[in-house]
Amino acid sequence: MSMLQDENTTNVIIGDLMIPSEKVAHVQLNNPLEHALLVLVKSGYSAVPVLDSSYKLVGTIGKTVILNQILGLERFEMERLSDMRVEEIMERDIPHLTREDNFLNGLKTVINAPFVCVSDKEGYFDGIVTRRAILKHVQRGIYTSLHNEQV
Ligand code: 4BW
Repeated sequence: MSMLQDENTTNVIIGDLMIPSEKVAHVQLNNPLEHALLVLVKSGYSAVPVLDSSYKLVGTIGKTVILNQILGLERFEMERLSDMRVEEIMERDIPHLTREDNFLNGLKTVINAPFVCVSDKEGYFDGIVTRRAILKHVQRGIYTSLHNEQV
């Protein structure tokens, strides 16, 4: 049986693979860039979700866009870190999934992005699915189908 014919692999939904919101580092729309950079550097992640004050998902922000924004002609203009807010430079056009979406929707999305945000029908943030979680699930499926071929 091929991996895609194995229902244990394809029947998994995004909610089963998700890191829940309470474990995800995030920043808020009105945070100064200084705070966002602090969260990114302290957490070690290159990008994190951006939420509004009611915890709805609005986009993502990464280290590179912040560093580009404060880069002047000859130096980093550090004062811009406190003058500017996350909402001015964040990425708003991001893919997102719901908990009920299937595994293949997740697989397609993480081809071009290291993680995908998950929100509910009203737009409230539920968590993220990482490329790592998707690849681990693919690996599990490959081992299972190899095992099934041998027995
Ligand atoms: O702090 C880390 N802990 C661990 N265990 N792994 C880490 C850490 N930082 C990076 N990694 C590894 C992971 O394998 O490097 C990969 C790329 O990290 P990134 O993108 O470029 O910061 C990580 O791959 P991943 O687990 O598939 O995660 C993909 C992306 O999802 C990360 C980051 O942008 C986001 N992310 C993951 N967990 C997160 C998170 N964002 C906020 N909160 C979390 N808990």
